[in-house]
Parts: sequence; C-alpha cells; structure tokens
Amino acid sequence: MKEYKELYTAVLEGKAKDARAITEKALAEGADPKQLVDREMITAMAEVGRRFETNEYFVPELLISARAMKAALELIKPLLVKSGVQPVGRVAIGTVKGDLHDIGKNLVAAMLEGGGFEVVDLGVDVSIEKFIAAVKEKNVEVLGLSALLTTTMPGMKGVIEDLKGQGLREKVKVIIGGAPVTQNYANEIGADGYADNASSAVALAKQLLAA
Ligand code: B1M
Repeated sequence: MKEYKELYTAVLEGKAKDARAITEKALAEGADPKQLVDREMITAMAEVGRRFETNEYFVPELLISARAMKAALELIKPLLVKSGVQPVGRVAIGTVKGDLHDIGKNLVAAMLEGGGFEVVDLGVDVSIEKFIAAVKEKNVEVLGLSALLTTTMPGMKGVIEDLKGQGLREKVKVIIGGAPVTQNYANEIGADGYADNASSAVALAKQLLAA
C-alpha cells in the first residue's frame, strides 16, 4: 500500500486545500480511504496534540489542523457510508457537555452508518437532557457518548445516572469513547462498552445488539 505522507504533512501544517487535493488524488489512484484516515490523518492529529502539549503548537494551530482534517474527511465520509441497506439498529451519538471536539465523533458516526446503523447525530456540547430526550423520543437502541477532555468525561457518568433515575437504563445500550476514555472508566460508570476507535465502535454496537 502506497504511503501518502504529504497528506500527513498537510493535516499537521493545517493546509486544508492541500489535504483535500491530496485525498482526492489518492482516492483516484485507488487508495484505501480507511488507511488514509488511520495512517495519515489520525497520526497527524496525534502529532498536533503532542506539539500542543510541548507548547510548539497553540489553539489556532489545533483549529487549522482540525479544519484540514475535516476538509479531507468530507471526501472520505461518503465512501464509509453505505446507502440503501436495511438499518441494523438506531444509534444517537454526541460529544458530551462542555466538549467541542467532534472529529472522532464524526468518524464514529460515519463508520456506524457504513456499518448499516441509522445514526442520529446530536452534535457537540450535548447536555444530559438532550441525550435523555434522544432515548425517549428517537427510539434509539444505542447511545454513543464521546469525550476528549478529562474535565468533560464526568458528563458520561451523568447521562448514565439520569437514564437510571428515569427508568430508561434497560432501554438502551450505552457505548463510550474518546482519547482519555478507557475500559476501566466504562466499567466504573456502568457503560455497556468502550471502543478506542471508530471500527471497534461499530463492532461493539453490533455485538451489544446481538447479545
Ligand atoms: Co483540543 N485538546 N482542546 N482541540 N485537541 C486535546 C483533546 C488534548 C489532548 C491536546 C493535548 O493537550 N495534547 C487536550 C485535552 C487534555 C485533557 O483533557 N487531558 C485538549 C485541550 C486542552 C483543548 C482546549 C482546552 C485547549 C484550550 O482552549 N486551551 C480546548 C477545549 C475546547 C472544548 O472542547 N471546550 C480545545 C480545543 C480544540 C479545538 C477546538 C481547537 C480542536 C477541535 C476541533 C474539532 O474537533 N472540531 C482541538 C483538537 C483538534 C485537539 C487534538 C489535537 C486532536 C483531536 C482529534 O480530532 N483527534 C487533541 C489531541 C489528541 O487527541 N491527541 C486535543 C483525531 C480524532 C480522529 O481522534 O477524537 O481521539 P479522537 O477519536 C478517535 C477515538 O478517540 C475514538 O474513535 C475516534 C476515531 O479513531 N472515539 C470514539 C472518539 N469518540 C468515540 C466515541 C465512541 C467510540 C470511540 O463511542 C461512542
């Protein structure tokens, strides 16, 4: 499989137009969309995070790298999403209250759609009330919670506690993920499962619905 290091560099340097053009060319050459995401884009964002931690990058750099990744993902998303298949289940997904990170959540949503799920995307900065309303009103079988900040992770626990408080916990499977989230945290708060990437989130959702 050919490498597309220039895509890695474009995301790292926040060059949205280049990222899009390289992705377009790579796809035309038959590159595997998932490998472009996993091998070039996600690794670039991990390096962006490392540079942020070491004060080489600041918030504006995070923003322009995120914009570059989104520009490239726009081309890839339709390839991850199958159409015309009977949904295997209904998922509502969102990034928890106080958290604006949505690249990972969008990727998980796209892969779930690709895996045959009908997806209700609740967006970012989603309140506990909004997650609960989705369970009540949208008839979802799986609720997906994403968090990228250690400070917003407790919002996940809040959703599960409110589901219990309102007698809705048995109605829905709760899956969680995001860079600081772990299987231990999922066990601690009583989530049904944790996934560390978009593909494993799809496998997890299918496994929970089959159980
Ligand atoms: Co922010 N940020 N950020 N940021 N940012 C992180 C998360 C950070 C780790 C950077 C660092 O210090 N190294 C750090 C958090 C530290 C911590 O909490 N311990 C951080 C910080 C501190 C902040 C601010 C507080 C900075 C500031 O203002 N001083 C601020 C907070 C804003 C807020 O949310 N309230 C902030 C802001 C931003 C931007 C807005 C500038 C931008 C986000 C743009 C956007 O998303 N639209 C941004 C970015 C880009 C990042 C990094 C660099 C990259 C995140 C990303 O998109 N990764 C990030 C560093 C890092 O993560 N290494 C960082 C790529 C993406 C594909 O991966 O989201 O992990 P990820 O998703 C993966 C998996 O985690 C998993 O699957 C995905 C695909 O494989 N997954 C799930 C995700 N959700 C899932 C749900 C599931 C299952 C799997 O089930 C439901």
